[in-house]
Amino acid sequence: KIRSKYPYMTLIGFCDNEKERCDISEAKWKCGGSLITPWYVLCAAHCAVTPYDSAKWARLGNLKINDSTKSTVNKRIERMMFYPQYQSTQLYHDIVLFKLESEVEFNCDVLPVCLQTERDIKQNKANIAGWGRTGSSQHMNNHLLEAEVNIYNDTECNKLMFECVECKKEAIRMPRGYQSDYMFCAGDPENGTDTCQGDSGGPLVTRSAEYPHLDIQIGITSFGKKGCGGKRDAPGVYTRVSNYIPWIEEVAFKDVSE
Ligand code: 4AZ
Repeated sequence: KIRSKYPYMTLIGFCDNEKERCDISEAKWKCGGSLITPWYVLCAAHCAVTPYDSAKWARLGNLKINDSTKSTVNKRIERMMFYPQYQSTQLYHDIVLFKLESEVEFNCDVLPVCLQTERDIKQNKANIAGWGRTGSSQHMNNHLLEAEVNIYNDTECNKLMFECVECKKEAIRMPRGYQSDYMFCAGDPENGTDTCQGDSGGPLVTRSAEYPHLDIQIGITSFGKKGCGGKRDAPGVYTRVSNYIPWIEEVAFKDVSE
């Protein structure tokens, strides 16, 4: 049996907005997420609702999207908790918590991830994972993929985002410019390894020298400066998880459901 190195990786399934309750067979798997407690999955806010569909299902314990195994766990998303300052027209605060219909039972294939609480990111390498598009494909990738990326420092990321005059879309969606307290850049300057459509909401994790087997989530896949697979000047942008710890604690860790 192949065990996942990412037992907290969650697939988010979408159904038509018309449907209050939809069957899992109707769900379209279009975003990633991460399990943080028995009841909560962390995701990107822009993933939660679109004009025509919204997140209804969470699937854990799977390496392949559609291949259910003994370890597969499917849970309905019972409630969405958006970060209070999130606005769907902007790229700031791209973070949401999904409360599940019932508690997830942990086992070796389904485990929560730890969250980074300090702003400072000491590592310069991190791992990304997801079922998002690869290359020119328009579809999700059936297998969970992972890759290593470099974390850009604030100065470099600031400069790159400021230079982004060609992406007018971002100027509208970031009215106060790039905000390094809310987000950070990561990517691969040499070969353009990157997250892409479908990876959104999924985690970017690091490991520390002290605890090499413990994944710490520092980012949530959010958007790209110029789509996907950009080189040095066009990294991926990730929600800075550490900035949202007080809110996450309030919503998820203090919610002791019976
Ligand atoms: C997207 O469209 C998307 N390279 C997500 C992440 C990145 C680009 C696009 C980052 O959801």
